[in-house]
Amino acid sequence: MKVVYTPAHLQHDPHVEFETSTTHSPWEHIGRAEAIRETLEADSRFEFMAPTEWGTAPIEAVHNPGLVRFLSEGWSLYAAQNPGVREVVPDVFYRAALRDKMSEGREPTAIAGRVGYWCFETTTPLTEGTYVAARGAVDTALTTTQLVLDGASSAYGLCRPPGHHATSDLYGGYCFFNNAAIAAHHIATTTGTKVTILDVDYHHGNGTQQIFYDRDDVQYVSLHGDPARAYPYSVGFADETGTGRGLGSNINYPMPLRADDDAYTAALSDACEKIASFGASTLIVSLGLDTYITDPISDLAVTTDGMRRCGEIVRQLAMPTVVLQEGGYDVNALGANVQSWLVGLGA
Ligand code: SP5
Ligand code: ZN
Repeated sequence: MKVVYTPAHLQHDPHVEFETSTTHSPWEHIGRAEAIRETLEADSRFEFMAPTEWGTAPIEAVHNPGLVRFLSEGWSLYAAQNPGVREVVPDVFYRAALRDKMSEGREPTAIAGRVGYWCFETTTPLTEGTYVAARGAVDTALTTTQLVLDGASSAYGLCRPPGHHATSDLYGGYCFFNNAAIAAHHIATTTGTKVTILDVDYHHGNGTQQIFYDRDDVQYVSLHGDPARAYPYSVGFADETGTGRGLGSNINYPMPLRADDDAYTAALSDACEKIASFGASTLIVSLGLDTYITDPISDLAVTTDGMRRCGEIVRQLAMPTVVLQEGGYDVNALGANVQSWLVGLGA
């Protein structure tokens, strides 16, 4: 199986995360992607290649161009006013209710206001190299997609930073550009065929759901910790099924605490029946390994062998499959878990 990887991700290297009302080392760090790279490089079933450059057009087909502009210039503008800053994090958030009874409002002109206008939470620091890294992750996703459109039965994009929490207008949840959504929109619009995104990250992909919520050409199916207890808390409930033309093409499986291999694969098998009946040409998997039993920020109980079983279940769909990396924070097991899932898929 081809693996698309770029060292551009090393340029997104935050040293601190503001979370749970404290500061700590970031869960989402460069060592994650490097651990995956090292494991797959040592396995002859995987063949590495670099992404090609795709520019901003496929990003702006999904995201507000204002978000792209902000991410491209925001750190520099903020650092010019705050010498010595490393991680830029908003301290004022734009909330629609601030302007209740008024006009909708506009992007602030002051950089301190702009950060909170485009970001929805505090755990996703913007650093000097973040934009280059985020562009590299999109290029990785689109190059992986091209391999599958050109006939590969599957391919894996080692995207970092991840993407599935980024909405059309907002970044957060360690995500800047929604790599999977950009890939799905690219396939749907260039081929005129339907696409399914299967999201197996522990966290609900609120960004991907939002981007496609009113569309019937891209199905979104997600298994995730129940938002009643799990980030992002306000999105990902089972009764969120889409709107307008998109009604029925958004399917959520909120999972109970400590769901194990049998519980998880049972839900995944059910999800795959829904995927088969949608009839898409191509499957995109948002692959998070934070469902793992010892993941430090999650609470499901899938094992490394369970990851292989998940890959095998998806393989049975026999769809051309683009696998894109999302979360997974037990770095000691992350490489083995990605490898196991991809071997199950048929690497
Ligand atoms: C891509 C991805 O997996 N993003 C995840 C973002 C989650 N960020 C907030 C997690 C809050 C977890 N708090 C639990 C602390 C347990 N010690
Ligand atoms: Zn996650």
